[in-house]
Amino acid sequence: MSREGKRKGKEAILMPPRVAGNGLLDRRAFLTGIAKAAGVVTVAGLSSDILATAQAIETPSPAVPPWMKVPGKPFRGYGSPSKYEDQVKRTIFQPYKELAPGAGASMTPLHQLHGTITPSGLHFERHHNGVPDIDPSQHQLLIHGLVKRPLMFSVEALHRYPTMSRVYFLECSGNSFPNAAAEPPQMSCGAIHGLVSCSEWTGVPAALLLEEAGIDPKGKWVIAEAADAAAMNRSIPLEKMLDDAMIALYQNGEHLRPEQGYPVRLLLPGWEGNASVKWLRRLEVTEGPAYSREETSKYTDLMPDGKARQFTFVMGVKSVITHPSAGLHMQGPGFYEISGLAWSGSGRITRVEVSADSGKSWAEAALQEPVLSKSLVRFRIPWEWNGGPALLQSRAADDKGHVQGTRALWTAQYSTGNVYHYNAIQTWRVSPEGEITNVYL
Ligand SMILES: Nc1nc2c(c(=O)[nH]1)N[C@H]1C(S)=C(S)[C@@H](COP(=O)(O)O)O[C@H]1N2
Ligand SMILES: [Mo]
Repeated sequence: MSREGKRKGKEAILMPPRVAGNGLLDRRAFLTGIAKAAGVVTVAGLSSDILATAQAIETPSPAVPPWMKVPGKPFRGYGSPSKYEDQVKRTIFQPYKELAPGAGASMTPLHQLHGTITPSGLHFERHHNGVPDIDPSQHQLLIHGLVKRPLMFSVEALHRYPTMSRVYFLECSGNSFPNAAAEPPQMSCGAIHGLVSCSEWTGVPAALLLEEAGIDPKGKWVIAEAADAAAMNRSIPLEKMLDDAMIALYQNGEHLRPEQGYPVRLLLPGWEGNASVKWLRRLEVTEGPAYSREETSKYTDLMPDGKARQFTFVMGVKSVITHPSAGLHMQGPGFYEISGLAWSGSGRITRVEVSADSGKSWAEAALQEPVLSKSLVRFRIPWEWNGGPALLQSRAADDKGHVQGTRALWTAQYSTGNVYHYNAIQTWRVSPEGEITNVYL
């Protein structure tokens, strides 16, 4: 059927119901629509009229583009993205650029990506002293301390153990720290919230290696130490190490990237990124924590009474709308898919709600299956933007009963100056001109 035909059929088209203020449409337009849509004039339950972004033409004549007139390029041993997408890049943050260029972070461009898996080349990076150049044939992992028999593993030996693959997010507890500032920073969604990424990790359960060494009943903590120039270390409760901790070797099907800890990293699902020690060289079973730099002077939460709270490992329930978001522009009134990411360090996301009227009314978003525990979840909801001002928000809930709170609630929990574990609701303001800005509500 021609586009004109579709337009004439307008009367027959059912509009999905409006479910909340300022143009939010029923999420089921997506979930139930596709099957029904076959051969019908609706796409995913939405009228072709409100979807219309394509151009209607009078006389169809498909022109032959130049790339159909010459043979295409041959093969490459290792691929890279299209040259037309070379603006899709991490935002780099080097606070001590001259003195220590390898200290800082780079953020995943969340507003330029879709789906849930972060391409390995766009995974966020956080290094305390750069990326070491580790020769895997020279690298070893030592397990010692309160164990029956200390063990040394070569990388080759680690690769001979049974492996498992799991999809997990990794989030720095400093993620979204720009939003802790008194005034809302005007940066892209990725620059604000992009210290979170999600990969399929493959590795050996840490429990397997620790059990092989034989844990002394006095052992309650494990000190994990790295082979980078920061010799970064963290104390991990033994319970977590025996639960779901992974000695990761692969990321998205290939060997870990150097930036993610090649050839071996610790991965602690749902816990603050800092504890997932990269370039892992030593696990020492101890009675108590080491109280290292990264768990005293850093990565502690400043409380209203001036004290610092330690070992707040679990990342809170959180979500952010990635489309539309700061860094993007609206293209005129009409239909949009609002889409974003939700995650919780405690388990599974059960619900994400979206508001287009600053939280006065909420509509439930559709969650992309499979919804995995401690993983990024993509949510979506159809929206008809009337061209007026809108304040977009998302609010996530998890299976342990945690619900993402407002910025005011988050701020009240901590002392001014705390930058860790920011998980408040993000508000994006859409102006009638189609500009998207960061606002605090
Ligand atoms: N050895 C080592 N491990 C490290 C770090 C580091 O600088 N050195 N940074 C930590 C921090 S603060 C975070 S948030 C995560 C980041 O992991 P990624 O760079 O793979 O995203 O690694 C953690 N592990
Ligand atoms: Mo971090």
